[in-house]
Amino acid sequence: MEKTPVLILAPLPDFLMQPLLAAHVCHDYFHAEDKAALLARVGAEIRGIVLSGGTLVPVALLEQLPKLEILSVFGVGYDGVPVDWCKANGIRVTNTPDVLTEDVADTASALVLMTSRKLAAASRFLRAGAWEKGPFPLAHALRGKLAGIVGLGRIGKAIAHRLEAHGMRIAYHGRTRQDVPWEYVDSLLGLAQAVDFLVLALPGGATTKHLVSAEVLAALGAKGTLINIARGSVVDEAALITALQNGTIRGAGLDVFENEPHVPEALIQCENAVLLPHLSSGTHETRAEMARLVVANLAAHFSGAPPLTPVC
Ligand code: 8YV
Repeated sequence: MEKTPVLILAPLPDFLMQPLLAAHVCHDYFHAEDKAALLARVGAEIRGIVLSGGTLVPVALLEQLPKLEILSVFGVGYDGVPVDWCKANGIRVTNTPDVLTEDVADTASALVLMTSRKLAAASRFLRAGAWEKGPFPLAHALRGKLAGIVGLGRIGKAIAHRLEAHGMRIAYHGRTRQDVPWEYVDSLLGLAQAVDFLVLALPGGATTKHLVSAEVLAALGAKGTLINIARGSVVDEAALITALQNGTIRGAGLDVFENEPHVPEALIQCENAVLLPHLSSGTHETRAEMARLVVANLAAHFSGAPPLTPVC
């Protein structure tokens, strides 16, 4: 069968590139030094795009690909994809839901533990030889504390179950009340005011940009910790840094940032923040499943079948 030409818009791991190269002629836009020249050369043939969750895809780029049929996202989040434009132009978008839910929820739950029990700081304390001079300061228990999940989708629910196992109480905020045993709070501000942990598990993109503002952080207050495994864009990062510096909130556990992989020095200096390099789905098992879905979605589409996990 003839290999279909696809454009690669993000750095992809070898275990994804190998099957892609076997089935497609892959044009590496991400690493191309002269992107305009690459588009001028192959743009008219391109039928598919492969990208990561969060990769920004300008409409101006898509407009240069007259034969484009499908965007296959290596990630559950597709906030960088102009989905309405794709729908309007009959272009399919697929993502990799479900296979990463448990890993992402594990990471959120780990961030709750790391921030409340100060586990990363405790490890640094021991390695620095400080234990010889005295015990590590006491931390805070999780049992009985209230966690507020913002965005109770598949990942939000998996996080809630894990936090319940730690003896925590759960409340949530989202667009709609759901048939779940947890308390629904109809405003983000109200949820922030009530909870000890505000856990962000909602999609990124224009509609959720800077939803967690200085006002929301003030409502979360000095008893509160912000956990973000969603997208950096959801939080006003400058306001968060100020809130961490001033003790407006107790702490933060972050896997995502506004301008990855750049993390502001001022945030790195905040001892009350646990910072992870966007690794929540970063296990061999999960990334292999995600890669399988990326390839299978393209294969299904180009063989005339519906993709396995379509967004549109
Ligand atoms: C990945 C993600 O980091 O699924 C997402 O939306 O952000 C992550 O799982 C990324 O897509 C893999 O490159």
